[in-house]
Amino acid sequence: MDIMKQIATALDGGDQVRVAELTGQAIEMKLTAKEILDDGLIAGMNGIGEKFRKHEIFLPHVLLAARAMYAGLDLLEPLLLAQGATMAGKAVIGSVQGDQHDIGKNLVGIMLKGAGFEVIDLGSDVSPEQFVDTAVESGAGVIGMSALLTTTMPVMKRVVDLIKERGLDGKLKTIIGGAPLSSEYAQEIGADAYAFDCVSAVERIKGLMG
Ligand code: B1M
Repeated sequence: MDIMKQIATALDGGDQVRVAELTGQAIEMKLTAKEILDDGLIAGMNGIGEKFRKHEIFLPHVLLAARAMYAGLDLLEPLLLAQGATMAGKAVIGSVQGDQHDIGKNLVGIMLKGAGFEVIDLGSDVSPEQFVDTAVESGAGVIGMSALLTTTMPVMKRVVDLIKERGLDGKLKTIIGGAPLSSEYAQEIGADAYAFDCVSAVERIKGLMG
């Protein structure tokens, strides 16, 4: 079996030792970190999401898969980081209040650091006030918000509104991302940008920061 399929299958089985082993092998085979991420780890996680949606598996299975994904990501992170060099700016990132999903947000953080950004990662379940206060205190130019649940998406609008209330509109930019989001939703709530994945997030943030 193709090594990418083996990684996806091991991830599906929640086998973190095997995922780490196979990711290491793929690195030795000189496959790029981006290929291993997209075609192995993310492909495996997409399969998990599909099965979960169809009620073929339940939460403990998803949790084990997420742990296995991190076992692979730990090995890829230094390679993804090595692609960047200079300090390109400062960004505050987090998963919005009520949302525990952090894998996509962590990938955005890794890619941003790789592109030379200083990243303040507030983790998950981040309130609008935490986002804005941290950005102001640290002098960051952009807030990156992630949401995976349709029920937590509205928190993003509260962040955008808070920025306006505090007169920071135009000075502090916002970007949103996560599976249920879209550029239409970004426009609707007044966010400055939407990114489909962690690679385009870096491009969009560079654009926002001029
Ligand atoms: Co949950 N979950 N989950 N889950 N989970 C989803 C999101 C779901 C779609 C599954 C499904 O039903 N098919 C569904 C949401 C349905 C909806 O809202 N419409 C769901 C649900 C319902 C839930 C619970 C409510 C289940 C329950 O308790 N009954 C619960 C909620 C907990 C909470 O947050 N309060 C829950 C819990 C969990 C776990 C804790 C078990 C685990 C998360 C572990 C963790 O993150 N540490 C989990 C997981 C793993 C998933 C799925 C299977 C995979 C998510 C993931 O990590 N994908 C997910 C199904 C799916 O999405 N296919 C699902 C891989 C990751 C790389 O992709 O995060 O999309 P993603 O990131 C992408 C892009 O979206 C983008 O870049 C990344 C790729 O480059 N991106 C950004 C992300 N953030 C960005 C920010 C940006 C730019 C781009 O700019 C700032």
